[in-house]
Amino acid sequence: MTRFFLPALLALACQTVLGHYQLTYPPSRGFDESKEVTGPCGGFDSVSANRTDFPLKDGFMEINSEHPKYTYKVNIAIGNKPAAADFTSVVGQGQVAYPSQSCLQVDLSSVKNATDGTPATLQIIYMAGDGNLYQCADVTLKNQASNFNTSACVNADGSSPSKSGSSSGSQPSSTSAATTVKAGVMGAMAALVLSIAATA
Ligand SMILES: *[C@@H]1O[C@H](CO)[C@@H](O)[C@H](O)[C@H]1NC(C)=O
Ligand SMILES: *[C@@H]1O[C@H](CO)[C@@H](O)[C@H](O)[C@H]1NC(C)=O
Ligand SMILES: *[C@@H]1O[C@H](CO)[C@@H](O)[C@H](O)[C@H]1NC(C)=O
Ligand SMILES: [Cu+2]
Repeated sequence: MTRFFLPALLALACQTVLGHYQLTYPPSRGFDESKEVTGPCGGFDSVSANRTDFPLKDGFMEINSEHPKYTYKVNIAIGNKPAAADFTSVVGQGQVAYPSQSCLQVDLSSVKNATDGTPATLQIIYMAGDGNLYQCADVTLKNQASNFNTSACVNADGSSPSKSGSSSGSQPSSTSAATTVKAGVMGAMAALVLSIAATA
């Protein structure tokens, strides 16, 4: 009877290993995993009804990643209704070697026209080996972004996010923990496949 149960378990295990990422803060324009490969904003071409106030200094974007390892770039487009070609200024980039939450620092100090009250759109391009994956957040740049939730900046490996525009992600010590977890999941999946083959 476990034969009926095992495929379900296997499917569950695969789901947690595959997947892409979600932008969790500031709020995304929209998320549809199947359209995340579509630039410039993951298949969402209309500007959000509500912009989030975003600080000109020490801003960040928080994501939740299913992939355990990835590189990313954050671009900004200044203006109310940016087109794909407008996302030209790189305001953050790096690589992360652990899954789940990560705080991507945004450095606006060298962006032309990034001034108090300016509407803008931040774009993440995430690369984990299954295509460029896009997410966007529509914001208003502010000297004082009093509603901006600074508590949302969390790294799942416990490292404190760097203040610079490009973070290099995790410390070497934490990557081994993530690798161990992943190896454990892979091992469990292999065992399930073997036991299914044995019962079939
Ligand atoms: C935008 O904000 C208004 C006022 O806070 C709220 O009523 C509305 O539901 C929001 N719309 C969206 C799409 O979040
Ligand atoms: C920046 O501001 C200048 C002067 O106001 C304007 O001519 C230019 O188009 C702006 N650039 C962008 C990218 O908005
Ligand atoms: C800010 O972010 C933290 C961490 O994600 C969350 O627990 C908290 O509810 C958020 N606060 C607001 C006001 O949304
Ligand atoms: Cu993926």
